[in-house]
Amino acid sequence: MRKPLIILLAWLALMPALSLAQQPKQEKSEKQEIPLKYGADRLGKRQDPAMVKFRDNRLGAFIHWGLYAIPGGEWDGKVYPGAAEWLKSWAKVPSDEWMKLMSQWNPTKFDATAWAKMFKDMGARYVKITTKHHEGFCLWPSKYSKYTVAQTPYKKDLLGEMVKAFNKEGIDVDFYFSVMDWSHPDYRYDIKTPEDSIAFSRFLEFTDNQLKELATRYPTVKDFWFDGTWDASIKENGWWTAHVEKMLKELVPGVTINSRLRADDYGKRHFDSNGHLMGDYESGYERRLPDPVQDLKVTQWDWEACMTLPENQWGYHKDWSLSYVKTPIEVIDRIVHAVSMGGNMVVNFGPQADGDFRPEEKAMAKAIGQWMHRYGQAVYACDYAGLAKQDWGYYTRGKQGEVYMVVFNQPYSRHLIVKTPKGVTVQKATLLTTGEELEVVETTRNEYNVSVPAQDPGEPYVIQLQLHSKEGNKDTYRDALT
Ligand code: JFZ
Repeated sequence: MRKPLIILLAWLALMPALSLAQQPKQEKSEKQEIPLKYGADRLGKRQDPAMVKFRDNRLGAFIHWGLYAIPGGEWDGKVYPGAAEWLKSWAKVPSDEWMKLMSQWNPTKFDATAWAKMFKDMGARYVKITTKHHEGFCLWPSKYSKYTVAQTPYKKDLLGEMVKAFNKEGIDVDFYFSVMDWSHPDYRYDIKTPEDSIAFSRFLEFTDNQLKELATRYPTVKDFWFDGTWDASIKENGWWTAHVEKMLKELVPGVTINSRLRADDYGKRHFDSNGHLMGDYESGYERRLPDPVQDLKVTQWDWEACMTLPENQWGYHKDWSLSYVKTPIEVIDRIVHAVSMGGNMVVNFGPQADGDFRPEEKAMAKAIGQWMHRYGQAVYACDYAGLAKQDWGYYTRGKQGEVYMVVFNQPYSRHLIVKTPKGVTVQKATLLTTGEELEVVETTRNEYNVSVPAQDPGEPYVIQLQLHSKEGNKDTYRDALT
């Protein structure tokens, strides 16, 4: 009975040595990189002021607004449960017929100042706007397309109005841009013939022109978020995705670009054939988040997740009863979850065709704003804290090294477990809103019970921790992989 146990223990004791012995071999194989012309331009995170601002913003809003807001998911008397902005595709509507919706585009209730105020009150530090979604309709008067807001009864430059009003409130504006364009005769899903190749190169030139137009008409744009880049035609033209990133960075100093734009020499997307992130931040987390225990690798690069309120509706859909709609606490949970793993979160809004927001979205923006107003200190400019995830919620870490516990699950035991890396002790715990000092009991080395507040806050709340590192090195606990 005893022998197998001893063998097991000896084996366990040897494991670290074994894994260490294997390390040089692994490193060597990692260094054998494929030469790439259109791979990652850089290794590691950008640290310039524009990127730091992008990262520190942490909470953003997405606006999906286009012709699809008019039918709101319904075509010829049939309601399609799929994403409303894809209705043209679900109902197989030809582009020229779809574009007839332009004659009805007249958002009389649109008020850029009121929109800016709503997002400001929500606590969004930036807004991503669909300048052009897959349908091809442009919210700005592009001189390269017939399908723009200028050719509608509304006439005025909607994008320009938003940029101006949002910037006035101190909100950064990012441009969503779909490369795939269902309205353009030269768009190709695949390149099968020499004619396809000629048409598609015209299409890429058209796209370059539109992007240059956006970058020069709206020079305060902070970021381009590319979408509709998954087709074979684009994957086979990885050079073009690298060229676009370079072109925009020359036109707009400091501009940031999402990874979804890029494809490398071999058509590999987001991460190049050597596993390095292309673009400035990863944008693949969509309507899902990393696993908070397993996926700590994401803390190595910048990333931004985006989410819908119903299951999968980005544009306005008239019937939200077709899927589950998230509650404010569920949305706030996802915002904090993202920040706790070093990411940003963008919450989507799909305005109505009349230029107003549905009541559910207004209520959501308000609820997020009320919470952010009290607890935003644990979100803005915060990052991964380097402490082992516990069941009560998420840790974040501020710029001064202060650690926040954002408590989503109030425990019956009335204490919250905190585990620290070797050499790090908990000195003090205070409730962020009132400054109430909470009792801290060391239960075991590097393990503590922090008492919950005397009065249950009745909502997710934040405790600020003061930690002390014995080595005097503020960063020790950051390095402790959990
Ligand atoms: C795209 C669009 O098709 C959709 O309409 C919306 O604009 C959304 C933000 O982006 O949809 C995607 C794109 C990529 C993934 C999933 C949905 N993805 O990488 O998992």
